[in-house]
Amino acid sequence: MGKTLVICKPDAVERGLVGEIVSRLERKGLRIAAARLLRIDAEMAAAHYAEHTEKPFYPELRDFIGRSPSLALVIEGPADTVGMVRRLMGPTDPALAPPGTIRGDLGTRLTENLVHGSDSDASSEREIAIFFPSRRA
Ligand code: 3AN
Repeated sequence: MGKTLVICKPDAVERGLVGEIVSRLERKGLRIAAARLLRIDAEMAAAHYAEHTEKPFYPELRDFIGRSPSLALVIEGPADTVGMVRRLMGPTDPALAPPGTIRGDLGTRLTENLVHGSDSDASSEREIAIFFPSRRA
């Protein structure tokens, strides 16, 4: 079995697209194992985006991710759940993401790209521990 951390980011919650995004994951055959609506503060953003904190776009990313609540989800499914979710999301930039993907169908802006999905099993373990500290692996 595989699992991954998905975040429906503030733009997704604000625009009322959480149902659409979760529905796509569920219709694929993936399952919600945990869910938490929370505002991601600067400390949590820095932990989650540790590899980006020195990048020029980080202040904008941190402000965006904390501007209103996000829905964090643990999504479970087959061994390659990480890859399946990444393919359903599409590439980072919604302007370049193909139709049929979450970002390609629903977004236009690079920072406000609706959704996060872990990029590897190691990232999934690390990120789930940040958002669901009491959850046992
Ligand atoms: P992904 O979310 O597709 O894994 P990452 O991990 O490379 O992409 O980037 C994390 C987040 O940082 C993205 N979801 C996006 O919101 C933001 N981001 C990445 N690259 C840029 C950039 N060049 N300019 C602005 N924001 C960016």
